[in-house]
Amino acid sequence: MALELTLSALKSGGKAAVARALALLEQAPDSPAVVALLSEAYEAPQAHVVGMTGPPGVGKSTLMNALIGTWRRRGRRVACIAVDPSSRRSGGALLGDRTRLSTDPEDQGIFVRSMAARDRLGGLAGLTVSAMVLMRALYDVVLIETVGVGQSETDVVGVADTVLFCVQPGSGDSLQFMKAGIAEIPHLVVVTKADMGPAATRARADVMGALSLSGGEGDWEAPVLMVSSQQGQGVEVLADAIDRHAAHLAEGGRLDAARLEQARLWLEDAVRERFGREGVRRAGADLALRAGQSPFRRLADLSARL
Ligand SMILES: Nc1nc2c(ncn2[C@@H]2O[C@H](COP(=O)(O)OP(=O)(O)O)[C@@H](O)[C@H]2O)c(=O)[nH]1
Ligand SMILES: [Mg+2]
Repeated sequence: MALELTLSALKSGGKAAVARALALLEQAPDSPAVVALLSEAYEAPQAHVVGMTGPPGVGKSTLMNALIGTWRRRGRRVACIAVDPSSRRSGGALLGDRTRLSTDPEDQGIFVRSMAARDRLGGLAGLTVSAMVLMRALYDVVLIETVGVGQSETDVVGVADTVLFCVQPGSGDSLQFMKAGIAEIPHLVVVTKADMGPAATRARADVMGALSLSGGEGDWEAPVLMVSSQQGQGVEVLADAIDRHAAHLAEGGRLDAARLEQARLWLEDAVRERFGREGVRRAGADLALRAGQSPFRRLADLSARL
């Protein structure tokens, strides 16, 4: 049976329908039905979008698992996108990562999908953005896990409302953190594996020192939290801190402004990817988006004339 590509059809069709829609995003991203669905989803955001980044092995997937549990207990429906960086090289290898979740596979309130990073200069694949926009309209929380080392943390900034950076005790991550100058980017820092004792406390002190030097991002002071996903410590506090950041963004139109900026950057990137810098120049003022205007529809319009 043909899949009806509307939000209401996806809401009533459950996980299987969402999975089929995502497959279509991948196979026929420019088809009118996909553009219409993404535009509908773009105009009906519902979820808060959290981007989680940090080096491999820091404990992101384990924390994702713990957060899903906490959010489900709070009655929220959760979608997770795990971005697989290795496929940037191998061209489509599946996540060799621990995405096996200890959650109920029958639970319709959890959707997890891993995605290839694909070849793209310095950014997450365009597909990640499309998937995020769709999930944002269907769930209450969207969590995107992506490996970040050095400057690539900025990738997730173009996609998430709240950026969470994970640091492992005793790993030198906290020093890396200071050197790379990424201290301005995350909204929350999590020291993982807090069950490791003094090393965790030391990592927290290092990161707090780095943050106080950087001065933070204007009107939001990034909390540095210690979490042991394995022992279930600090996860509730982290979920509360994410909610506090969401409430902060909701004030004074911050969230709308940030999302509009994300959409603009996405559109410009997409045009550059397809038509090069010359295409961006020719698109000119048509790259400008106003609140509520779908970047997906605009890309389709531009593609027809560039
Ligand atoms: N001691 C301890 N180990 C953890 C904790 N969370 C994750 N780990 C371990 O750290 C390793 C990497 O975890 P994973 O979630 O796959 O990290 P990712 O690569 O960042 O996604 C695994 O062996 C986990 O069992 C924790 O809270 N405490
Ligand atoms: Mg992982």
